[in-house]
Amino acid sequence: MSQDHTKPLDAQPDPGRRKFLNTAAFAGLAGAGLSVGLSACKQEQQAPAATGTVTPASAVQEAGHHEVAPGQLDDYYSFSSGGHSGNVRIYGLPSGREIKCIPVFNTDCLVGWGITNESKAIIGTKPDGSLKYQTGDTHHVHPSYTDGTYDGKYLFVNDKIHGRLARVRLDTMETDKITELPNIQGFHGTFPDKRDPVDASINHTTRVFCGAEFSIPLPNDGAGMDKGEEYRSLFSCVDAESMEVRWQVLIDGNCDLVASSYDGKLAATNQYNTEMGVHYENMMSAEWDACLFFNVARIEEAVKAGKVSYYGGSKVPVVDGRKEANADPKTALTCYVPIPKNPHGVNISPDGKYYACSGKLSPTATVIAHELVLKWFDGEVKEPRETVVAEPEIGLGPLHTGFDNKGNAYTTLFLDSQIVKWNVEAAIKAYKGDKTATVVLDRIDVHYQPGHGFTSMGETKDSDGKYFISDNKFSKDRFLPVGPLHAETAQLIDISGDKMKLLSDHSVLSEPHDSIVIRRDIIKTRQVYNLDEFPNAVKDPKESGVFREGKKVTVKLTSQAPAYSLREFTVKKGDEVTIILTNLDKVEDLTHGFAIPKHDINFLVNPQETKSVTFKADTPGVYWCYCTHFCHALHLEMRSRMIVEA
Ligand code: RUQ
Ligand code: CUA
Ligand code: CA
Repeated sequence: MSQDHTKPLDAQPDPGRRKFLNTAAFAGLAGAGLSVGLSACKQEQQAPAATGTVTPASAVQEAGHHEVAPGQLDDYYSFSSGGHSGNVRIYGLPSGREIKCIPVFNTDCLVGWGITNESKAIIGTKPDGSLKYQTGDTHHVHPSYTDGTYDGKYLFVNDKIHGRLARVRLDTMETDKITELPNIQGFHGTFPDKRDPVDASINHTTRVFCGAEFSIPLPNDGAGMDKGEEYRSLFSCVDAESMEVRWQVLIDGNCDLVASSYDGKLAATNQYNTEMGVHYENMMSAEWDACLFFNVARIEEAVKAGKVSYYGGSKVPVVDGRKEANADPKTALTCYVPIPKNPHGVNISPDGKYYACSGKLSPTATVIAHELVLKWFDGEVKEPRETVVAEPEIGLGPLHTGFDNKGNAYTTLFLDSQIVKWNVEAAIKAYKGDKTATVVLDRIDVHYQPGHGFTSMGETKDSDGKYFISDNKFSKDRFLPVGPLHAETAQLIDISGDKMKLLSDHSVLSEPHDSIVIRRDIIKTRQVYNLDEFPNAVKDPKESGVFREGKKVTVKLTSQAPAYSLREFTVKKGDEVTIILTNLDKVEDLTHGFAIPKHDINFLVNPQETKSVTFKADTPGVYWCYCTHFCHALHLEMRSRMIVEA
């Protein structure tokens, strides 16, 4: 369904939610004091666009071009956050074939995430041993960098609900650490740094920046809850190796998305609630919000110098990044660059020169020059707004921007349901008054309402300009109906030519947010573990047995297809049983499972891996523990009998 820019938005021929989003939602916004910017844009959009006409999707679909033949491998990995499913998904591109789902903040009975003792220790437990949280909301996945490009070591992902940062190791593609950030709520944007701001020899990721979207009373202990204007947000820095929180910055306004510069000097976050409103009308009352820059080296000097506070019993040092405390640019830790109306998304160009910050409620993308922000911190640029070098009108509801290797930007337009391709240098010329500069080069309809959009290798200096993925929030009629909850659509777009070409749709289970697209040669995985990595490994079947210490019983066993080392084991009613299982098979892909009926136990052991579970045996009887994962012709026979005596 193509949108007709010659008709007003409310006359567009699309039913249901899209119509609501474009009209009713806007009416609501207008009532709440929506700015001139947006209404002006609506007017402008009613006239045929001067540049970049809309090409109907059907005219550019090129079946076959992107297909990956049976037996062939994809060129790219795409790592995609799973939103409130709490996980991370991996699919291959250009095929769109889903190849793995990594449990992170969710529990997952395929692998036993949240069931095994090892995964529970990573997720975190309450004093009684149960999981501290069973839910999570992953929005942004970003891998570690070396020399401005992905190094294939780690992937960092946020949990918006409980304010946690998780790390996934990319060799095994499993979550290995989770850290809860103190004194924040709504941890949304995250981005690793790309090098150290001071030490030139550190040209890889050592910090991960985390933005808190929801402001809260500090400390949030029940006092001051009625004083919304005093709620505050903290911007956090986590050590990429230890995953400890290094420092936090107290700010005015909130954080949303996060970006980091290629030279390591700055981190940035867009702010849509500089009003510090508690209700959404108030969050839209100002014409200007901001993109907030953090001077990493200065912040760390301030921490070292002890210019810090502590909140709510947390030991993490907090520096003051509020506006009034940072009025002198030469000593400022933070720089607030004014951006029109509730911006969303901040992305840095692959050459490291520019940040694009989308307007969301303003039809513009604001381009900020990295060099000028540094100059502001040196006192050479007077007003923060002077760091803005372009502000093209690109369409309605701009959110996220990806870049190719030719100086072009691709921004998702949520309300227009389009991707707009625009040229950064042309936008800079136009901003300076050059009327001949062609800023918008192309537009393409997507189906429907894109959130994030990202280019292949686009968040690295090796951006290759081949593909753009549009992660759309609504699929509506694109897939077979499956009841009230629809899948979402990821659309693959070829950006190698002048015109964008829609290549394929693939369905993505709710609710993907951001993804990154990594060349496959960067990722080096392992297929077999090493027994020594597990301190509790049962290295020989002879070590198997039942070991009792009072009411606590440890059952050690091994697996080698198609048998467990213990054909049966006996425990007593009321025992706290810990099962330690080591898979002694060394063959790639020879994974076994272990499930115990009526005890809610189910987990996997990969080749040479050890896992353990602890549970109460409280009902006498026979329980057939069996292998859940198809491993052998005698897989069905692969069992052990747990006998619980009265
Ligand atoms: S945000 S749709 Cu959670 Cu990534 Cu912009
Ligand atoms: Cu072991 Cu199936
Ligand atoms: Ca605002």
